[in-house]
Amino acid sequence: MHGFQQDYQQLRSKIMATVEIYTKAYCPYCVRAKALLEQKNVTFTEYKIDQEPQLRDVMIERSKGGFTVPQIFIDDHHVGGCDDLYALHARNKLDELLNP
Ligand SMILES: N[C@@H](CCC(=O)N[C@@H](CS)C(=O)NCC(=O)O)C(=O)O
Repeated sequence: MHGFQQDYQQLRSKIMATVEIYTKAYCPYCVRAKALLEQKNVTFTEYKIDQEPQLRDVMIERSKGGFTVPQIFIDDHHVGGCDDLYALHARNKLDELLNP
C-alpha cells in the first residue's frame, strides 16, 4: 500500500466504526445488508461461514445464539440481522453507530 493510501486508511479507521458481517453465499438477506453498508460507503470485514465453517461457532457465540445469516456487528456491538440493520436505518440510528 502506498503512503498516502495507508494514511487514509489509518485516518478512516479512526473515524469510522469497525463493521463485521457474517455471511454465506446465496443469502438474499446478506446481499441486502451489504448493499446498505456499501451505499453508506462503509468498509466492513466479511466472514464467509460457508467457506470457513469454524467461524459459524464464533458467530453463534458472539450473537448469543443467533444462527441465521447475516449477523452484523458494529464496534463489537451486536446489531443483529439484515432486518435489524434496516430498522436502525429507518429510525435514523445507523449513522451514529457508524460514525461514533
Ligand atoms: N430476519 C433475518 C432473516 C435471515 C435469514 O433468514 N437468513 C437465512 C439465509 S438468507 C438463514 O440464515 N437461514 C438459516 C440457515 O441458512 O441456516 C434477517 O433479517 O437477517
